[in-house]
Amino acid sequence: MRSEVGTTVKLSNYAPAAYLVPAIDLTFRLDPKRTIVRAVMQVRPNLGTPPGTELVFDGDGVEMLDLKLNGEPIEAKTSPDELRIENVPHEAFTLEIETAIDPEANLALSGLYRSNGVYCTQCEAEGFRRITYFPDRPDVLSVYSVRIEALADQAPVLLSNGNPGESGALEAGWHFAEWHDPWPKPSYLFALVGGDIVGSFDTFTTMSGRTVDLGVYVERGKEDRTGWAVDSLKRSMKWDEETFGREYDLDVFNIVAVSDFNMGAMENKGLNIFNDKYILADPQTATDVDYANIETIIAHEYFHNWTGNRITCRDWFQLCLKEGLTVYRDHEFSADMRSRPVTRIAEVRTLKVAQFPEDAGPLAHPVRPTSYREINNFYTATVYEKGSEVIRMLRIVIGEKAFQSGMALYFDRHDGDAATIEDFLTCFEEASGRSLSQFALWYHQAGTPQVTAQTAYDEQAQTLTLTLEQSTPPTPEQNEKEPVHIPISFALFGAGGEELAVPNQSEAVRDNVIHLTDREMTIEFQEMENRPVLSLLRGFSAPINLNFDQPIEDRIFLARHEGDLYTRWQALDRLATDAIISSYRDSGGEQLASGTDALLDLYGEMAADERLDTAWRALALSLPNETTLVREIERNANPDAIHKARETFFHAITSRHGEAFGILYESLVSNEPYSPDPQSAGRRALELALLDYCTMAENSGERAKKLFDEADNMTERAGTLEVLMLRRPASQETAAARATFEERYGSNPLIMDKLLGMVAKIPGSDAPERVRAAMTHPNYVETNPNRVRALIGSFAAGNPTGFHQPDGTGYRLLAEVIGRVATRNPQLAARMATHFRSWKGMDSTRREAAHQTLLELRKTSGLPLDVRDILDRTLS
Ligand code: 0A1
Ligand code: ZN
Repeated sequence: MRSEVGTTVKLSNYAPAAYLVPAIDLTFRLDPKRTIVRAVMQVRPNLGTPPGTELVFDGDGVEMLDLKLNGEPIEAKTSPDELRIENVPHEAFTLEIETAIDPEANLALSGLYRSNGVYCTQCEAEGFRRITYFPDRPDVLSVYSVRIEALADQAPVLLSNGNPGESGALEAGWHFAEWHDPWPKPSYLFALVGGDIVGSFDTFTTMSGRTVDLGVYVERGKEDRTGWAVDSLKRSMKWDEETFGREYDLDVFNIVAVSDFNMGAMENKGLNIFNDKYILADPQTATDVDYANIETIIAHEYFHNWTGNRITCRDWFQLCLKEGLTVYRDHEFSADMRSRPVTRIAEVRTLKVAQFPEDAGPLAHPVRPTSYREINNFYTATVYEKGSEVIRMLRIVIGEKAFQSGMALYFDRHDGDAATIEDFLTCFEEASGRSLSQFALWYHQAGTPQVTAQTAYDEQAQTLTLTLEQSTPPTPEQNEKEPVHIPISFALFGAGGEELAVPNQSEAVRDNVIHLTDREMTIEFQEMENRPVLSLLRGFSAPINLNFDQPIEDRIFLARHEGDLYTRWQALDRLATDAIISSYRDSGGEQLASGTDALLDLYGEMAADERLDTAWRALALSLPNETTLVREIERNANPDAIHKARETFFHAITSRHGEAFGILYESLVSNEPYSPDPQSAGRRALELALLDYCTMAENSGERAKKLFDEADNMTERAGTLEVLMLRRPASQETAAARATFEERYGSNPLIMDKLLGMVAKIPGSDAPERVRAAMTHPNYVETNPNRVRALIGSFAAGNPTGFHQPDGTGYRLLAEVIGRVATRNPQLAARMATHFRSWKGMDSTRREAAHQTLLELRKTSGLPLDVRDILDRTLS
């Protein structure tokens, strides 16, 4: 087993592998408790490997049964976590390794394991070494041939990467299937599935006219819920051809959904494996949000076929090379499938709720880190979401044309490579003719840059002067920061709401973008007859904290007139955030901040403005997230008072518009049959947002209960139940709706997860007790990551008043769960432990309670490295 303390892996110590494995033949004899794996590897010394170099392969808990070199048994040092052979030939040779593994005992869900009786694998990042000894690193690329043998009734379907080969019956009820993947790939992309699963099939004709057989496999009984996944896959394949010219490259593309999975999904070559939460959908069981998530995750995994698989990473420090880029691609896909501003709002919200707190706390790290103790802890919002924002900025910095040619060059030049961020950036330097050395700091410096903006209008001279200043706060191991290249999109508006043309001034102010590259910069806009209104950071053109002390009337103006709908939302969101934080600071949230009148009116206007997209109106009505508000406070935060301030603001909107919202709500309720399209989803989102306000305004759950009873779809059923549970937790309507919900869906764990999530989010001091009670529910199975995330994750991340109870009960609850989960599933436990990351920003009582809890938890003996690493960093 791997050691608990672990060693630190450093980027600066990278060296190519001593031995390569150009080809590997694997034979699996699947058995629940003792699966036998026979690997025949063609091995050769790498260029530059001196003769006599010891061969060292990785292992993790595997039992060695047999070892031969060129057909002869040989001497080797084997332990469960390493294979060492001293004298190997200095030329190509064959290594045969037979190992035994126990899939059923594998609750870590890494390597080969069983989920509800289905054999499946998860090899990223370092799971392949739990199957056989191998140079388990992404720069060793091999051609895989796989033969799977299993009992036909236990595992009638046998899948692996690549194209299918022979299959047939064997003796004593066994059967076999062979697969061959012609594309060399790193071991983390290996996959195998065996089980009694059911496929839904379709085909896709690629741009060059090849037919690809598509299959989406699920557990028996769930096969009626695969339609949306198949549809999303076909749209993804088409989009990648049209947008990036990327064609699929095998005869088959299979997806398998399993119920126990540590993450969302995995891009194994030709055989994606998914958490079934992100496959299964029909109107009765999935919400609009589920539909949107499925669409984007299917796209994400599919897009990895080029950004990740055909071009992979040289080492795990380059993780953002595939992840940031692929997130960027799936964002673009979603924007094309749906409303661009609405998807952008959702992206920025996610970034602010998940990445900004990470970047502001003890777990902050660069998009491309330079060291790690446990790579599994680097599948973070920084690598994924900030990594995607960096690509988005790159596109602004070098312009559309250069960006497109840079991408084309990257695909062309690095196809088949295990590449680095430097390789990637070089393509864009060549395509644009610009140096990107300063831009590259986005990959190397952690922390969210802070930009302060100030304006001064000179009536006499008719100029508007804008002064910008940037700094990046210190983060672990990085005290001093260089200025980064920040592209700030902007516009100027005249009094009538018209956008003013802004002539290019210089390289640094062109095409309505300010390129802030120094610590400070002053820009003058001339010939401004009247004071214009400045819209800064349009489209959230850079992942920064913008500190712009803009007059409220200018923000209100932008919230009314900004033509870019994302930016219009941004103005509104800033207004609401400032109003709530002022109320928090001035009165502990008891009283509404002064000067909010115009803002409150705006909510009425936006809700009713039928020229606006309904999904956008729904987002305009949903107030800033509590977690984001807590982060904006930075120091000595009191989540109870934040909650109060947000409620006070919500209440003020309600008092002003309750009646109008009620009328509008009724006009939106529709008995059209359910359709997941963005327009219908937008209507439902607005309807549910309004319902939330009405329920408070009327101090009654009647409307919500009525829609709950009449709805024909999960979006409205779960949406109304959530309004009831969060607004009126103790009411009769809520109890009745909840009972109906449990009765109807009790046997569907994914739907019960929604209920667990609602229970977890009910605010207040009894939240920890409520969560504890839910843990005794038969549906809460702690070996399944989805259950733990639904209940414990929602509690820790989505219920600040409950989790941050001043007496520490919330913290201790999380610590207990981490302690229990850690021994079975280190990755899941470590992820749960990251919820402590904001403890230093709390007030002293909470801080002390969190500190004690963390110190206690760290004392637990036998904590896996994954958890220890998070705790050590969180406490540092
Ligand atoms: N590459 C996958 C994410 C993933 C990472 C690790 C996993 O197991 C520990 C599983 C999936 C993606 O980006 O979708
Ligand atoms: Zn990914």
